[in-house]
Amino acid sequence: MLRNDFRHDLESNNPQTPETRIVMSPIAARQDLRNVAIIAHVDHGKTTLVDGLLRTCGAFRANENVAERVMDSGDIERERGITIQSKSTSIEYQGVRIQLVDTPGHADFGGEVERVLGMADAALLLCDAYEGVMPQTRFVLRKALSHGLRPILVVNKIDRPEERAEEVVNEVFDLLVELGATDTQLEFPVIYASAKQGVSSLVYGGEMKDLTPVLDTILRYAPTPMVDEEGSLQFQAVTLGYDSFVGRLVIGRMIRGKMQRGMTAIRVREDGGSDSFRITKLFGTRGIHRVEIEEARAGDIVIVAGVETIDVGDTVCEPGKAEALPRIAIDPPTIRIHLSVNNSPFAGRDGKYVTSRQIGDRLDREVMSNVSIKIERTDRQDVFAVSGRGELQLAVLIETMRREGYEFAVSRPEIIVQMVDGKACEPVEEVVADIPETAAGSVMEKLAQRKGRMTSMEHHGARVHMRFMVPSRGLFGYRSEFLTDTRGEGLLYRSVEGFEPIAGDLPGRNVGPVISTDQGRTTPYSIFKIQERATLFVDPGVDVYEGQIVGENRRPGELNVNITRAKKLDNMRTTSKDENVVLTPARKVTIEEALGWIEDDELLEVTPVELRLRKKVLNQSFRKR
Ligand SMILES: Nc1nc2c(ncn2[C@@H]2O[C@H](COP(=O)(O)OP(=O)(O)OP(=O)(O)O)[C@@H](O)[C@H]2O)c(=O)[nH]1
Ligand SMILES: [Mg+2]
Repeated sequence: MLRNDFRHDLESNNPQTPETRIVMSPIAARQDLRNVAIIAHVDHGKTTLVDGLLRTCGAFRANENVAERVMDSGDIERERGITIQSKSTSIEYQGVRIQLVDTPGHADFGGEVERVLGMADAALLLCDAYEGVMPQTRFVLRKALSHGLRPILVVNKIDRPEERAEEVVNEVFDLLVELGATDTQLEFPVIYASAKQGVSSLVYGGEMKDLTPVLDTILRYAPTPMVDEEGSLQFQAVTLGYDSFVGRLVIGRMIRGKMQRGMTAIRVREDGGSDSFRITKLFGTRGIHRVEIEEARAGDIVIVAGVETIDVGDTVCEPGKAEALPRIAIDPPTIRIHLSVNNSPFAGRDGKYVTSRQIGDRLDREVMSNVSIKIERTDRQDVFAVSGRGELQLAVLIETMRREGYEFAVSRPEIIVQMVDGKACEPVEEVVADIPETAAGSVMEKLAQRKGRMTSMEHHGARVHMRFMVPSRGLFGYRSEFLTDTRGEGLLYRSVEGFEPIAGDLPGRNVGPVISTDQGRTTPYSIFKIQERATLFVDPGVDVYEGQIVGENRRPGELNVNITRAKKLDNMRTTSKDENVVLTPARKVTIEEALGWIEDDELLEVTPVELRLRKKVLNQSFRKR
C-alpha cells in the first residue's frame, strides 16, 4: 500500500481544536509542556536517542562525565545493554519542558511499556532503518494506539549502509492501517536520524544536522496536555521506586489539580478503601537529575515521597475527595515457574536470605512495584508460583534476588493455559528470524518440529528474514540451538501475540543430563575421562553433590558418573603425557539457558555465588527413569 502524502504541515496539526478553546471548560492546554513516550522494538536506539536529546538541550554540564545510554542506570541494564525499567527525564527546548519516558523494547518487559503509556500524549516510535517493523514494534504501537497516542516516526540508524528507510516508512504505514489507526494517527511525521551520531533530517537523503528536527517535530505534533488544573487532585501511581534517604517513591502523572509539598493526601486502593499520608517531598526531573519542587500541576510527571504503602494503579487524591482512576490494565502472564526454598546439600552456604518467609516477603515486595509479575501461594508453604511474560523477565528477577543475597531453587517454566470459548489455549508468539541464507533450512525444520508455522519469508541480500507463529512452549530453550544453527549470526526476536488452542505434544530435550553419583570435589582426572563423552558444566576443584547435574550428554537419558574420583596412587605416573592433560573449560550455563534446559524432574539451584543444576530426587536409586 502506498502511504499518503506526509507533509510537515505545521498549522493543520495543532492538536487544539477551536471548540476546546471557546467552551467554558476548566480544561486548558499546558503550552509549556509535552509528554512523550519513546517506544520501539529492542535495540532500535531509544536510550541512545534520549542521550542525544539530553545533550542537544544542554542537560549535561560541559565537564560532566556521562556514561553512554545514561538512562540505563541499573546494574543488570548496563551489563546486558538493555532497558528493563522505563524511566522518565525532562528537557527544556524553546521554553517548553518535554518530559520523555524511555521504555524497554524487549518483549518480556512489555507490561512496563503498557503502564507508562498512560503518562504520555504522544509516542516517538523508533524503527531501525534496516530491520524495519519487528514483533515488538507491532506490540508497542498497538498499545500506543489503544491509548489514543499520536505516533511520530523516527527512522533510526540511517547511518547503516544497508538502510532501507523508505521501505521502512511504508511498513510502518501498513502496520498502522492494519492496527486500525485513525486518520490523524495515519498522518504521522517522519524524521530520519542517527541517534548514535546525534544527527537527523526531515527529508530522506537530506542534509543531516543535529537532533533539533526531532525536538521541533515534538513541539509541533505532540499534543499539549489538556488538563484541569483547578479541579481536585488526581495523581496515578505508575512506577514505584526507593531512595535510601526519603524512602518509598511513587512516580506518576498528575491527571488533575495540584499537589503541594507538605499537604495531606489519600491513596485510593484497588478495593476502594483509602489511607491518608503526608507528602513529605515532591520531585521533578531536570535532565538526568532529580530536583525537589514545591508544587506539581496537572500534566506534570512527578515523583512523590511520603507514602509507604501504595500499589501501582492507585490514585492519590485530596482527603474526602476520593475519585479513583481506572486501574492500569496489563496483559496477562504467559509463563510460570515455581520458586522454592533451597534444599540441596549445600543449602545456606552462600545465601543471606534462605527461608520461605524471607523469599515470600521479597516476592510480595516485587509485586508491589512490578505489575506484570504475579505471585501465588501453593499448597506447599515453601513453594511459590511466580508468573510473568517470558524467560528473560523471570531471569532478571532471579538475578536481582541472588544479588540481594537470596538463595532458592527454580523449576522448569511452564506455560499458563487460558480457557478461550471453552477451549484450552496456550500463548503463541510471533517469531522473527533474520539469518544467513545457509541456515534457513535448519531453522525452518526446528521450528516446524516445535509446532511453528511460517507466515512470511523475504530475502535481503544473502540473508533471509522469516516470520513464524510458534507456541511459547516450543520456544523454551530454543535460543541456544538457534545460535548454534546460525553460527552466532542469526537474530531472533519473539513477542507474545495471544492465545491459541493447544498445539499437541512437543518433542522433549534431545540431550541428557550428566549426573554426579557422589558428593565431593571434582578432579581433573575424572573430568578428563568424562569430557570425551559429554560437555561439562563444572571445572576441576569444585564442590558437587550426589544428584547434581554436572554436564550435558549428547544423547537423551541420564549418564551417572563419579566426577570426584582421584587418580589411584598406585598407578600414578608422572609421564609428560599425563601432565599435559588438556581440559576443556566448563560451559557456564546462564539463568535463561538453565530455564530452557531443565526438565520437570530437575531444578536450578540459585545462590548469590553459584548456579547449579540438579535432579529433584538426588539419590540415583530413588529416581525412576
Ligand atoms: N549504527 C547505529 N547504531 C545505533 C544507533 N542508535 C543506537 N545504536 C546502537 O544500537 C544499540 C542499542 O541501542 P539502545 O539505545 O540501547 O537501544 P534501545 O532501543 O534503548 O534498546 P532497549 O532499551 O533494550 O530496547 C547500541 O549498541 C547503540 O549504540 C544509530 O543511530 N546508528
Ligand atoms: Mg533502551
